Amino acid sequence: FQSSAAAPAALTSPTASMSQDDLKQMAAYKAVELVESNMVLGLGTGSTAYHALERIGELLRCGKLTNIIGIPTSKKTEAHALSLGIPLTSLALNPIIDLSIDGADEVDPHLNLVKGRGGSLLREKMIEGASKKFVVIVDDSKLVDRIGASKLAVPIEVIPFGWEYTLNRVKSLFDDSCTAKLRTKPPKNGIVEETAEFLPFETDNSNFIVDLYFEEGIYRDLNHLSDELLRITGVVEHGMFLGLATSLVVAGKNGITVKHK
Ligand code: ABF
Repeated sequence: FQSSAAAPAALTSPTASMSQDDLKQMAAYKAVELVESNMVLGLGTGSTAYHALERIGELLRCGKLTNIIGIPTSKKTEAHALSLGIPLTSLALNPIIDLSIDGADEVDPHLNLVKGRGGSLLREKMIEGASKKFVVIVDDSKLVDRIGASKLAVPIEVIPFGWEYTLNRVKSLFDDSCTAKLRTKPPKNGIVEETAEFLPFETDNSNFIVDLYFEEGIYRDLNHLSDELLRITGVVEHGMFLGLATSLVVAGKNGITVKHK
């Protein structure tokens, strides 16, 4: 990491022709401006966090950042960080993290998040919960008035043993406006065969994911719902990240906004 080459310039000003991935990159690069040498970093997972890792790797290579050490939130991120030469550590060795940067699936106006559609919610919550600062990076399609409102999944990590029982106990917390399903592996080449073996999606922790789908979003006290879910034996963790984010960077076609809590 001793090279003195300049890091490539970051995308800073949005244009109408920008793709969603360009916006993700802009949000990620903006958040990486908060990274300083000698920090312990939580390294997020997903296509937005991917850009943050790439940028951190670039800044390390050109010597603008030194002595960074990261804790990856998934096996995929671990492999990506290693390929970029980002040194890694563990929560055991570094239980206090200076800054985590990660994407989200939904963000409400209070910076409550849904995370885990990529299946990494447990490690993400452990690492981001151990962080002094947790910066969420999203393009503006992720903003919602109420979490669960995008009609996409609110994930729950469950242990494989007795998952049907756990699924039923989770279902019993809701009325018909919510459906709960075990997440399965996507069919190969997108083709569903009649005879296809039923294969649950497995997390990095060898657990399963139950996805909740709400018709109109979650109309109840989120902290209370969190407690109810976590009281079910068999539930390991859920993808509602309540009160954990300290800042939000949003990139949209009209520019970047940064909100601190
Ligand atoms: C991770 O990646 C997850 O918690 C979340 O599910 C997802 C966001 O995905 P992307 O950045 O690819 O839109 O942060």
